[in-house]
Amino acid sequence: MLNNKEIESLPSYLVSWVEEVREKTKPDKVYWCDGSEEENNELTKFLTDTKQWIKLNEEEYPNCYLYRTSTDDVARVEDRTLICTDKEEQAGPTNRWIEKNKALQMMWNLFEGVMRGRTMYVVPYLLGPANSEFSQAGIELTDSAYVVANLRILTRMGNIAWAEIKRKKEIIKSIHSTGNLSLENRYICHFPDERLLMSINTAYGGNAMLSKKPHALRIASVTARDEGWLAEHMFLLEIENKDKNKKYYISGALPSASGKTNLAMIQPPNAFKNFIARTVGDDISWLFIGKEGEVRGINPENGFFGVAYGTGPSSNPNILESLKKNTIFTNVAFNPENNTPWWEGLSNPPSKLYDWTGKLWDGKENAAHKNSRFSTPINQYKYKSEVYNDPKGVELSAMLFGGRRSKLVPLVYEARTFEQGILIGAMTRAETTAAQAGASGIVRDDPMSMLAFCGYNMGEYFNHWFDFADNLKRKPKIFNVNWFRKDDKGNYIWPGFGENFRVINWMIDRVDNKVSAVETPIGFIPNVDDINLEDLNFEKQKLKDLLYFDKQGWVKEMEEVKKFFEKFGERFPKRLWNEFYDMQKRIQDYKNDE
Ligand code: SAT
Ligand code: MN
Repeated sequence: MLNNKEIESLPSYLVSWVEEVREKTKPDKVYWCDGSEEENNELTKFLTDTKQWIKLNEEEYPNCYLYRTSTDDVARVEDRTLICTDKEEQAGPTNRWIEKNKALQMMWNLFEGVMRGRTMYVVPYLLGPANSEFSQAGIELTDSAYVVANLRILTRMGNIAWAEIKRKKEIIKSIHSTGNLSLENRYICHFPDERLLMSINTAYGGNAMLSKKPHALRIASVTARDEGWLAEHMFLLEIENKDKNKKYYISGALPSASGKTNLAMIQPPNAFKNFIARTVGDDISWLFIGKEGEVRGINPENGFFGVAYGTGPSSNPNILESLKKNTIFTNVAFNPENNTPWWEGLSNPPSKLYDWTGKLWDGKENAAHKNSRFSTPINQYKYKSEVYNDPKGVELSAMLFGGRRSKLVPLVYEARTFEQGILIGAMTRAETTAAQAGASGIVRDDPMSMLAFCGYNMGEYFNHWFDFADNLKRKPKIFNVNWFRKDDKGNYIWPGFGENFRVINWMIDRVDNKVSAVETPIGFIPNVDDINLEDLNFEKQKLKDLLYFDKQGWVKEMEEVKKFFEKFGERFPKRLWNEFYDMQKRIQDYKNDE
């Protein structure tokens, strides 16, 4: 905790802002965080003593905790996530908009006296490495010690952030309260023009840790538009070819709970012994144009907020060791016999379990919530890339887009040009998951996996991608992937997880111009023999099916995409329509072996 002298040394505009919020929300105490270990011990002990979370087995899981959110507060709530600006068209047809002043009034009414009897924590955080021109700082005022503990893992929180805040011209301010957790009055409001965030009546991750989706994507996407860069819902992966002593960096956008974290932590199968994969980031990438016109990426975060459910030896063997210390688990199951966490996919279930709501598990429903999460620091992850802390970021060789599609979309294809890649990203349609409240498995338009995260009019966002492209001299290749095709019985066809490296290997071969590919109307598809299936029991015929270009299916797909694009009216870039009509025509003209 900062002392008075330290507080006095902070910029006065900040101290008076905290004072203003204190007067309105009326906490008993204000606690200025410094991010130290001592402070963290104090906060974690407070959370344990007040039974807000459960301390796990200190021997097996040192400094690990299990937190349960209320049962209607387990995922992002997109219909309560609002963009608050003067005009509706600033938010665009895919966002929920409220007029700025109306939103401010509504939120201040809800925040009035809401922290009575509680402590308000002043939490400084830095997104991106210290001393980087790309980094941004923020302060979250929150009455949740759980949020503080998470921010300490997921961002560079504390004195490192105070130092940057003193230097920066501008910071993002955010205010959060768990309020009374009422769903009816739950709102996550974004004021991009004010660089302000307000969130109330929720404790769940992306709703409450305002550094994450609200700042690092929704507000940052607006700053990025104004300053000529991109804030994307992308992992950032390093692949080293040890034989060649060469490193490749690939960023990739997939919707929430669609395997971004697993892919960012991929372990190449035995057939690829000369490769090693390391993680730079698993969820968010900020992309800038370097001095030579190259795309450079940084990970603004400092930890992983990954889906626990399904994480295990087959899906993500690399992360498991990391989860054994300094980790917060949210909404996983609990083994009361030895105070350890459990979730589906981790191991066989222990004989006695409490489910994620705290009830004795009867084996009928999931024990862990499908959107259960771990918050774990990047620095204790064995396969992190050292560059995650590099203020200059890394140059991208490739980017990928994708999502869950049980039919139609091939395992992988490559855009012929960067600009066509923008179309492919914008055309992404994907099945919904447990990461957002509402039904799962429904195909929806999710351009660049940014549907829920673009803080301004998406028509303009597409145009910004073209502007970005215009300023590049070295353009990464763009690919689309789909690991999620299902057969008629509903089983996944492709084994996925580590085996996805076989597809990544092809991408790298394409980056190096090592292999040719088959041209189709949607882009280049691999020659079947160029996907290395060594040691994998997978029929070539199935691979052929996964790489098949289905003309009729794509004719229909384009009609669906067109309906979506039309929503943007005048704001939709001409250049993107041109790309669209070119592709549509190529599809219509295509003669295959029907
Ligand atoms: O809750 S988060 O928004 O941080 C995770 C996700 O949905 O991607
Ligand atoms: Mn995400």
